Amino acid sequence: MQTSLILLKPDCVTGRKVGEVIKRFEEAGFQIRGCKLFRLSSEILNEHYAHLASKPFFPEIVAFMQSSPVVGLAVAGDNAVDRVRTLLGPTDSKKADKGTIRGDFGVDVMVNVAHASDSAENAEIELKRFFKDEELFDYAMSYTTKP
Ligand code: YYY
Ligand code: MG
Repeated sequence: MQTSLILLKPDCVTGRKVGEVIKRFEEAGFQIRGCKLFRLSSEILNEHYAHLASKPFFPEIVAFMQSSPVVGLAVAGDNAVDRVRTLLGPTDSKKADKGTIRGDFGVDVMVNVAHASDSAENAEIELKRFFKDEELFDYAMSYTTKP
């Protein structure tokens, strides 16, 4: 079992696709271990997107990511990091296949619905970045619902 960190970006939140996107993760069998709505500070974005800080489009990314609250999700499952990235599709929504989250709901390379951790190592760092210990839950999937 592995846990991955997902951020549902402002296009997802303001486009009213939060439910649709979470539904994809649930239908793929992931367990939601953490879920919250919050605003991203400039400090946390500088840290989170440090690998892009020198790019000319960096200020635009920061403005976009701060244009509404985001939804932070921690989802657990076998091989969660890679499987979540596969469900998302590639960074550029225009190159993402239909049936992927970015292919179905994304607009372009920046307005691309969601962030997801890209390695097990980064997932650990990003979970700590966005969730306090007490905001991440371990529990049994005891009940099932009707179809
Ligand atoms: O992990 P992923 O989100 O798929 O891509 P990254 O290369 O880590 O870039 C993070 C984020 O930055 C991307 O989701 C949108 C934005 N971005 C952009 O606006 N333009 C680019 N050419 C590359 C990335
Ligand atoms: Mg990335």
